[in-house]
Amino acid sequence: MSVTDRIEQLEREAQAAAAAAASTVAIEELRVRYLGRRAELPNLLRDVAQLPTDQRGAVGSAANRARKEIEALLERRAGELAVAELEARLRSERVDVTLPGDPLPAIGRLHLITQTRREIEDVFIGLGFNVAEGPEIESVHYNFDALNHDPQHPARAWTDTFYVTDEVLLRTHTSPMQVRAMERTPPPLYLIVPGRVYRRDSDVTHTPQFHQVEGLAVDEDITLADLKGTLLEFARAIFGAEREVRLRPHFFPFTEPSVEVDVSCFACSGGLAAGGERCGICKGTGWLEILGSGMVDPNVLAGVAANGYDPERVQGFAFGMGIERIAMLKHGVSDLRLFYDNDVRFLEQFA
Ligand code: 2NM
Repeated sequence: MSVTDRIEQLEREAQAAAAAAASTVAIEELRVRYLGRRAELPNLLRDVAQLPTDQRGAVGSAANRARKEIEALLERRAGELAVAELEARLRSERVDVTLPGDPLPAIGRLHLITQTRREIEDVFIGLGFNVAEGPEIESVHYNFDALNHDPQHPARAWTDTFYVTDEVLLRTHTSPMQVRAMERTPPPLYLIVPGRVYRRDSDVTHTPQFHQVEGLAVDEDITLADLKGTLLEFARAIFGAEREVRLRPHFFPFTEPSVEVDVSCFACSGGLAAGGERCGICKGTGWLEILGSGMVDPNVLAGVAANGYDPERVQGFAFGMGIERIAMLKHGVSDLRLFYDNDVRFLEQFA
């Protein structure tokens, strides 16, 4: 084959290889293969001087032309491929700025008071109760009068309750919402009201703000047996299936009769711990006080009789508990203030 034929062959080869190249990197490899220092075509050019004189001109110009052609060809193809590569990258890295951001990994956990409130709610939801929340700023009417509180009752005093004005206060319990619910919904009513309450009390066992769950069931033929059965079910769900409850007579303005409810101690048997010593959880009594309860006083129902709560036709039971107290008993928390110090070493124990 003549040298000029070989040059043309090299040019065609380079053309085909460039057309087949799929990336700018492949084009760079072709540049080395066809135009690099050890490639055939540049060597031909370098060796032109050794050719017979009559061939030098033709071979030299053919090789030069071929080199320029191949350079231009590779340049063009590299340009095409660079555009295609950029477009592919833009496509694959496209970001939809209208999408919501990635959620942060979950850190922290629910406060033990929140966990306990939810646990209590779950038990009563399972028993057919609804859950409602009410305002923390209340009127004297809903907080005291509508709940049959005696005008002389000490809880009404400014020393015990945070008043905003003479008629407006921070609720001392969540029961005002029970009255609002009875005004809104005729019986039957099965409702619990969790939430924050406020009392002017501050010592080792009292904080001026704490959390309650109050419950109310009003229907035809509700009796104290329904109260006891419901609260037994609650006590067993929270403190263990082996628990018993006992009722002790008490007084609340809004219930008659009123009772305090104890659950049998989950840490011992009859007040004696495993080693025979006095149980430290129940102080050797075998019982833990968990809540107050009673049959709704007819005076409370009479206040909402217009909405179907005729005390001659319906009866009810009600109860109230402190969430902090339930959580302390269940988890052996020794100091109420630990709930509010927000020391993570305490909080993160309750995963
Ligand atoms: C308690 C104890 C006994 C109670 C009463 C009512 C209402 F609205 F029906 F009158 N709600 N909650 C109640 C009864 C609360 O807390 C220790």
